[in-house]
Amino acid sequence: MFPRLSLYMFEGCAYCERVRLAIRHLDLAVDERDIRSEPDHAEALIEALGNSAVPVLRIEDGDTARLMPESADIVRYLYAEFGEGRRPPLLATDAPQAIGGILALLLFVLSLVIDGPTRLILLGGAAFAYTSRSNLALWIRPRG
Ligand SMILES: N[C@@H](CCC(=O)N[C@@H](CS)C(=O)NCC(=O)O)C(=O)O
Repeated sequence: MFPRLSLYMFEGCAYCERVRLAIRHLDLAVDERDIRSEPDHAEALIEALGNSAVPVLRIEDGDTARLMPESADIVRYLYAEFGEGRRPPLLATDAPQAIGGILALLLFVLSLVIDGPTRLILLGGAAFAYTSRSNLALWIRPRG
């Protein structure tokens, strides 16, 4: 039987957007439970898991329901169960975050060896790459 899936999330949450991207890619029917517009959903998470960090996938299968936190685990689960051999788009994985981290480190190291105003540009680039590395899925998502 196909489990009933619900996603605890909020608009503007970068990690939630990775999961939503996977859900769209796999064309799955998933109820969204916005914890910001419906505080009851946040309270349900706090009661069950001790915090209201999202995304959390609720998987209801017959009489049992379980909660799965962590975007990477959720994406892995969705493709393992419903992927039919498909692979998640890069933006739905940790890859952009890892690439952003490496880029930030490279720019920082370069800023140590290059003098003059270029150093400031490199440092700014490193700070930008580092602080924005988890947001790509949010920025690039299709609108509407
Ligand atoms: N490692 C987690 C990170 C989730 C996360 O940081 N979510 C943010 C929103 S994008 C959040 O809920 N922060 C509030 C909190 O941690 O209580 C994942 O990949 O799902």
